Amino acid sequence: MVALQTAAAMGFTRIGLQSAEAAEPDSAESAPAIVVGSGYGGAVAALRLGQAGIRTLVLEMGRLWNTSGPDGKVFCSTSAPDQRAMWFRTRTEAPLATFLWLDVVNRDIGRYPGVLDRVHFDHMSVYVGRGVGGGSLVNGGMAPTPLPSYFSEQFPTVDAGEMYATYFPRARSMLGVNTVDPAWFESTEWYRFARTSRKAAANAGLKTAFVPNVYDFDYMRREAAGTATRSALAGEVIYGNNHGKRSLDKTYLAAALGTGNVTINTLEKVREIRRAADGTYLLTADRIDVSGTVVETKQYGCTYLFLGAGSLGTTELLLRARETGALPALDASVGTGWGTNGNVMLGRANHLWDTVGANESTIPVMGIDDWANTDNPVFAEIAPLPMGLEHWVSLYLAITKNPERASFSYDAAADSAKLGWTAAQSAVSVSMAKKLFDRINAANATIYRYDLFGTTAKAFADDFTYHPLGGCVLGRATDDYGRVKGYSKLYVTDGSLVPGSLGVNPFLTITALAERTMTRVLAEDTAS
Ligand code: FAE
Repeated sequence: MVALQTAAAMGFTRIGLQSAEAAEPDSAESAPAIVVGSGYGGAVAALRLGQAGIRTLVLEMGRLWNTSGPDGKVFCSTSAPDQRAMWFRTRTEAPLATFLWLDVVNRDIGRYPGVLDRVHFDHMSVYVGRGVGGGSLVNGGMAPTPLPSYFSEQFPTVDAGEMYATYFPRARSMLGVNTVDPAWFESTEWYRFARTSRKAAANAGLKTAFVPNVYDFDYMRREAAGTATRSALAGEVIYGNNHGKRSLDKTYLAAALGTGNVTINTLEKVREIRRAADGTYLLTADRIDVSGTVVETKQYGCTYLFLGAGSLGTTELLLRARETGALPALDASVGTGWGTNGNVMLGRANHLWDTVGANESTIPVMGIDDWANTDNPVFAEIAPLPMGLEHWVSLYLAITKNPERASFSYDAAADSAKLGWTAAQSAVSVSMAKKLFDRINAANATIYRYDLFGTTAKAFADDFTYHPLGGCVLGRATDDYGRVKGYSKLYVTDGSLVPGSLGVNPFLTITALAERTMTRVLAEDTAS
């Protein structure tokens, strides 16, 4: 696990600010480069800056997850969540909220900077990871490469040849992407649930594909053999994996700190960015304690500013900066082009003889790939529902080609970004998922489960997404390399660059695009 270096040890300087900013904190730390957020986009930026010998400070609003709680574990389990589970909540808000319409999943917890957040907007809520490593701490680790044709549709100005020859392979190698051994998959009880879903899909004439992952499958096999402490095989995932998963703190961020040029400050939320007269950037960040109280308001200065706060975080920072006049020359497209990657979750009830098994790995390894169906393109990940008992439920996260996009507006009273996504826009995803799964149900004489997403009957969870994408779209709000329009030396490297839809789970693509940006920026922008 990474060790944090102190800013003082790294020689960050404290500079006095002009009297015109007397209302602000009276001193600032400065670094040549600052990165906001430590998810995929932020981690790639930090590593490549550090390797280039540029002193870099990463500001992350979540905590560093490296100390054990009273149970001897860093992360709590999904079956017995505690304060570590969620970001300042008094009750967990799991995606799958009920079973047999019973409120048996969620638990009361203490308020704490826990690892999973669910950000609520009027008609959509967004799950995100909080902590050093961002979404990598809580996600399912699926790392598929998008279909080249759809990638090019979404990013017409990006050289796909270069992406597929250079940046996707680089991202896969850095993230430690591997694939489950097919022979083990066929024989292990832990993936019976996926084999049962595959059979149901095949009965409808649909093909499935293995999906690569960053969870270490050799480790998982040792878990199954009883020679390693269980994590994926012990129900751990959305509140963090204690073992097995190659999250960013073990890959990019560990390497970034290893350069000796990178420092990560935790529990610091950037709330304002603006530009000084000399063209450098000034940031205001609130440092919180574990109760959420702001204990210090800090000022930072930098020459190069990289935004990796995720689709929600980066978009809000830029929107606020434009609308409050702090960065008035930002493009009008900042805040637009947002989508859910067409996410819809659903469950099917299998026949009694089509068991899913009492033992389910939390790490998905297979998807139903009907993306080539031009009438109704859907890629549906076969998701686990580990309950330690046979429940006959096949669960899915469908990624549909929903063309709907929404915009954020700045709510001055709340000083936050409001999302304009509507229920009708979610209905588009649902009708696409329903078309596919109606086929599967018809071929298997099975039905949907209506008891999993709340206390009233509901077959499709259309009110949340795991894949927030867009808000600061590549080539619109930025140039083709993530340089923000209107301001030099200001960059976006995260999921806000992706125009709302990707057709597959997004972090590999976010990582590869960030690698591409950093290669170009370090070659062209930082030479003195
Ligand atoms: P992200 O990883 O969200 O990092 C942003 C970071 O910035 C976070 O650490 C924030 O705490 C921090 N931050 C935000 N605002 C501020 C601020 N103002 N000041 C300081 N720090 C800030 O961004 N994707 C896949 O490809 N495969 C999967 O299997 C998969 N499963 C998922 C399962 C779950 C439960 C969830 C929630 C997501 C899943 N995703 C999956 C999505 C994936 O994690 C997500 O696309 C990436 O994490 C987005 O990367 P970014 O770099 O954009």
